[in-house]
Amino acid sequence: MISRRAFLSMAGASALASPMRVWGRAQSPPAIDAARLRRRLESLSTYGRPPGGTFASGVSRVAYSVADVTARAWMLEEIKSAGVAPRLDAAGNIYARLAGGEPNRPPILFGSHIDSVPGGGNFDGDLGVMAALEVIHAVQAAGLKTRHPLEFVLWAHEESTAFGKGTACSRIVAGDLKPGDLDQVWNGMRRADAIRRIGGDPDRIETVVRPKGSWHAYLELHIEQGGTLDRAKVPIGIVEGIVAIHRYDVVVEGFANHAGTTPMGERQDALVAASTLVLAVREIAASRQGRQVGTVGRLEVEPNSPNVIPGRVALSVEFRDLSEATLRELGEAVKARAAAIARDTKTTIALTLATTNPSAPAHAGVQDAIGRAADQLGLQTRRLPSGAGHDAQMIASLCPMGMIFVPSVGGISHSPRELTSWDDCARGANTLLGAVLELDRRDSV
Ligand code: HGY
Ligand code: MN
Ligand code: MN
Repeated sequence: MISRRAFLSMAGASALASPMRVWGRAQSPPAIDAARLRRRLESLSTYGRPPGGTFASGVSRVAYSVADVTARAWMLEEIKSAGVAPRLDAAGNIYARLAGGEPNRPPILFGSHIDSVPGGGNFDGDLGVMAALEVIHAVQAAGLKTRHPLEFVLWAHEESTAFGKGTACSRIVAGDLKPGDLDQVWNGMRRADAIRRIGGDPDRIETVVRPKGSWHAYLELHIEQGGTLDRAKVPIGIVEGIVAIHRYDVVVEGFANHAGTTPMGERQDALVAASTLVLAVREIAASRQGRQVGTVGRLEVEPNSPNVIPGRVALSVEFRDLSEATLRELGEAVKARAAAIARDTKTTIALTLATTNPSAPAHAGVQDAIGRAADQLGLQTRRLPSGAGHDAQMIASLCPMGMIFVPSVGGISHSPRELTSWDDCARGANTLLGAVLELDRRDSV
């Protein structure tokens, strides 16, 4: 817990330091407990830690895994210890509300996710969830009553490892659920059964959807996962917008045959075709000015035996950019190249656009609230786009959205080497707190 004196000196002469004009008696300014934030992040890191590992070993806490399920159960207790009652929606998203002084106002929503990629780090999503819990603690500890209810959220299944679909449960909240989505199978598990594993109820999935205006605003604190803030030595990033993502499922069909007896000129090698496509994706993405990126992250070879010419390869192809028009052009380019590769290798290559994330501009009013909160704390800020996808881009269709970034050391993420300093974690959490209180003072964002 930082002392009131330290907080006031950090906050300078500011609205936060003056008596809160939000509700009732003059209050002292709230502050997060940096030590408790760190403790919780270190505890969460044990769920999905490699056997015999340490904090530096990172985590594999893939959605619906035992590590995810047990971490979520532990989180329910942590949420209760923050003095609020957790409740699950039918998709497994976890909400917890702190009553406001004017209950008819739409809540201010803030949070993130705790599922990780395989071999991931300790801060992606986790920081935003624990910082959100700190906001709930800090407001109560300061004896504050905000005008708007405050709503904590832990989004289920944010990473696209499971079912190849990311922001999977926040997108249902935003109304993106198609017939058959819950019949998808991954790792031998139907999506509906996976949702049951985390406490959801697929039979009531339609109750998850929330209408526009359900919240006053949505805020998410997240590590940058890139190197802009770290290189610039700027502690707070104000996100201007989140990239769109187009992700394709690709299947290459060749002809499995004997590796020793099949002459080179008579092969229909699915892996040679797929490998050529992997290089084509990189070439297409790098072939034009701009920040677009292209990645093949998943590749499964069948029958995957050293003495068999691969007959089938399944892979993912994804492109990201702030402009959806650019993504459509990149998609057309990769389809054309796939057709040529199929011809040359006597294989077939089928691309299916499996998942799209819309690009999402951050609301100017929420960006302004984040900027004011950082200014009050005497923290330098930089505006930047997000190259990573986030639940925030789904919720942006329901209410004004904003994201706060803190530096990722070396720009590394989705790796055990993902690292954000504890001081930057605390600065980010205090900025989140200040931005929530700033938004609470506003009748409209
Ligand atoms: O894939 C992403 O960009 C995010 O980390 N889920
Ligand atoms: Mn991630
Ligand atoms: Mn994330």
